[in-house]
Amino acid sequence: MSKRKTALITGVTGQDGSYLAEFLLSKGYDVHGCIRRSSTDYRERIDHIEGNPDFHLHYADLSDSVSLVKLIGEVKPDEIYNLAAQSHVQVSFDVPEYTANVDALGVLRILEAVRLCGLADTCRIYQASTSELFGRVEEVPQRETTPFHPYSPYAVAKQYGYWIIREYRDAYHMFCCNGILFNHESERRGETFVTRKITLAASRIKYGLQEKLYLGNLSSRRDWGYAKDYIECMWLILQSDEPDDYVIATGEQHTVREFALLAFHDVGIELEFTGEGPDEKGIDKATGRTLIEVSPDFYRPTDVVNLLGDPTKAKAKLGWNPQKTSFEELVKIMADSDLRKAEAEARTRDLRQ
Ligand code: NAP
Ligand code: F7E
Repeated sequence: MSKRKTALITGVTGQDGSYLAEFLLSKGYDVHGCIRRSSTDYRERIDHIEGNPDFHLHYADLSDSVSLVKLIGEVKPDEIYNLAAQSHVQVSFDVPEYTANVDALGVLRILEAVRLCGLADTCRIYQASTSELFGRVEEVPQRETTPFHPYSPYAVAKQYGYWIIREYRDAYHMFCCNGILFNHESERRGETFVTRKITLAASRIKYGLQEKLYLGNLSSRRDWGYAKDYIECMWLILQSDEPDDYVIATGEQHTVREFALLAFHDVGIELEFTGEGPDEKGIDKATGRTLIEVSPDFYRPTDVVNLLGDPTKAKAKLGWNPQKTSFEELVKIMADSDLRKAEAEARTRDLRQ
């Protein structure tokens, strides 16, 4: 019988980390997750697996080498999934130094910890790279060979992470890989990313819990996939015979405006957009009420506006299906989930009145 595998996930409390933990547990892994101290102990995404005897949590921080050496030395993982990051692009303009520390040097700290613990020949490492590396895109669609042009402090930090993974692969023959993942969303997506912000607002507006939604660049285009489908690909990348880097995307592109139209439709509100630029508005066709307005607060100093991935390599080499969940299904999954939350909130409000 083959030995049971041990995996370490950094960023286990995040959207991807929580799905990956579930996925690896279902595959029979011993799963260790790295969490960081916070005054609120917010662990909503992993609450339901915390009692599982094969799931273990440890305190560590990507900005603290000692904590990583200690953790990796104790757990001795066969696979590390480095998902921890300051992952919000707009926030990276406000906290650029911290973003660089965690998203760039954090990757180096993991790689060095693995070497220091004598695991360089046995431990496989997945790095959460990103389509933001393509930034101010030099080719459409973007593939593994497309030149990078990072366009935010987040993307610049992630660029270091990408290259240090490749360097350790070449220099020390370590099995480390980059998954260049395009935007992937879910009902667990952080509430300030644009998709979740929209499905939450549409649902809350439907139940009279919110008046309006303020957004930034409605014309920005993204290749949006479903996080649950993308998790499988992270795992497939580490099961390959040779370490390599892969673009993970659906190959389909939509604007923020299209996402909003569909999300509002899914909660029963038909919108139409009128006006242009900062004067554009989303109007409820049935009532004439303005439900969406543009606020320059959500404009970025530099914005990435044309992301579309080419998943051909992942399809051919990993046998991964990039279109398991369609765009329409993704929006519906998110809208349905937020509609249930808003309904419960409205019921509590009505009981209190
Ligand atoms: P997320 O929901 O923001 O989760 C980020 C995770 O990193 C959280 O568990 C967070 O912990 C943890 N973290 C942040 N700073 C840390 C630190 N200093 N030390 C240890 N842990 C830290 O992000 P996600 O959407 O799941 O994305 C996962 C990874 O993929 C990230 O690296 C992201 O940059 C990258 N990525 C995401 C996408 C996407 O569309 N989702 C696409 C491409 C790449 P707390 O819960 O304590 O904050
Ligand atoms: O923005 C525009 C915004 O914040 C998408 C992270 O997971 O994916 C994510 O980064 C687009 C941008 O995601 C609002 O200007 C308009 O053009 O949802 P987002 P992101 O910046 O693409 C990549 C692949 C990652 O690696 C990151 O970790 O939508 N937009 N109005 C808005 N964006 C936000 N957040 N809020 C708005 O009101």
